[in-house]
Amino acid sequence: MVSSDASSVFPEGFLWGAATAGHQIEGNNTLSDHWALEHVPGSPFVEPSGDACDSYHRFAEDIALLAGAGLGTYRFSVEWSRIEPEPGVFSRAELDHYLSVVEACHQAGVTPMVTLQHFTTPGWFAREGAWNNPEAPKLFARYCGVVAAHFGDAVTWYCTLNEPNLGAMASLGGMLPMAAMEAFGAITRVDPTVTRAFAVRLGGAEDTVELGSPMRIFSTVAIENTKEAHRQGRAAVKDANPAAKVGWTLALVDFQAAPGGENLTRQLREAGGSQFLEVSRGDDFVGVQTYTREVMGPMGPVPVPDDTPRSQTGWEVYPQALGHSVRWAAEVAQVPVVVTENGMATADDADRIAYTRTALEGVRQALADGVDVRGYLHWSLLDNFEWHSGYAMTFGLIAVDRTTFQRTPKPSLEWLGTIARGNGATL
Ligand code: GCO
Repeated sequence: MVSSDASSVFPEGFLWGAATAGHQIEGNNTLSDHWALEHVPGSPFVEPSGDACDSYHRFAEDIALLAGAGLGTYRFSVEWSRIEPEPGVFSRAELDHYLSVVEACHQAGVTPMVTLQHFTTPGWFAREGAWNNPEAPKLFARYCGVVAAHFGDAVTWYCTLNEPNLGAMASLGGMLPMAAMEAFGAITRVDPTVTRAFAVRLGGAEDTVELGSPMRIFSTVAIENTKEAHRQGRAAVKDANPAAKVGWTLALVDFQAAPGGENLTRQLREAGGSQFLEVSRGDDFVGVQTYTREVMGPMGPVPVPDDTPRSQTGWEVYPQALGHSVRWAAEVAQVPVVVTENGMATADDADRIAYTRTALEGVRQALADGVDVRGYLHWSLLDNFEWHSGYAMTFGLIAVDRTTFQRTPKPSLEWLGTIARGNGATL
């Protein structure tokens, strides 16, 4: 490993940055499956995404703030439903829009990292069964190829699917932090009248229409289809751009065993994480997204004691989880790791800084032990639309006024930028 500085184990070229996702920040993603579900009566979303952060129009300002603080990488997602509003119909104008986001990155000296699917899919894809559709891998790969061809050599880093393992992990029966289980329940066990209204809105049959969210990927068919979608998507990107570095990004909860919980922990790690990490073998990297831990007893999760600090999402504040996850990922995937998400929903920015410092210390220790970690991208650049929980969860390094969209950087942005400028030496 080459160290850029005698006092830093962070390798030269380490990617320091922040992440976002299209649906959570752009606004008016009206052709997507999520928008449809947000707007049916009885929707499980506490509020609709609406204008979000209006980043569809304000992306240059967002990127300039990121770059100005000293961060050098911006992970964002392109919206499939904008790019392919009808099956096989690709919008040149939307492809150009995203190319201008990429160009804004380059102008600011920022490396773009593009996520091709971050939870949302086109309404037509949901109408045809989303990841249950046997054609799903082919449909996804066609779209990936079009995007990569349009971007040419302007983009090197691609993430295919974001957190395709989330449903597998969450569906293993209450074995997730409570807040994640609530999200799972909210998105999956919706009232049948809501499911019906969703199907009608998308113009499909109730028993076929399926939300494209990974929360809904838990059947063997859907899991295998997403693995294949990743493989075919990766091939399509590489056909268009042989220099591309392609991986997928996985939600890795740091599962830990309390006495008697060893078997359960092993099963959960295998079915919820390792079976997906194995798919990364042969990829250019694997994206690790870790927020907290879950301690398993013999009967399931051990409740978090009342006096233990939690974030706004209800998750235990346990930043040590990240160091554990990068080791797990590297060991199973056997490819370089990029932390593509890590952060904390809190109104107290000093807590965000403390959390991030400890998380990064875990990464530093892993690097010192020889684990190949290539980057750390904080979740999130902006306070944004936290899916079914809406706008109350504030994960951002930058606050966004809900009425004026005015951006106000928090001290954590400057703090992370300073760490980045020293390539981790000042951590
Ligand atoms: C995820 C997604 C993000 C979330 C973030 C906080 O991990 O669920 O990638 O879209 O907003 O993780 O929950």
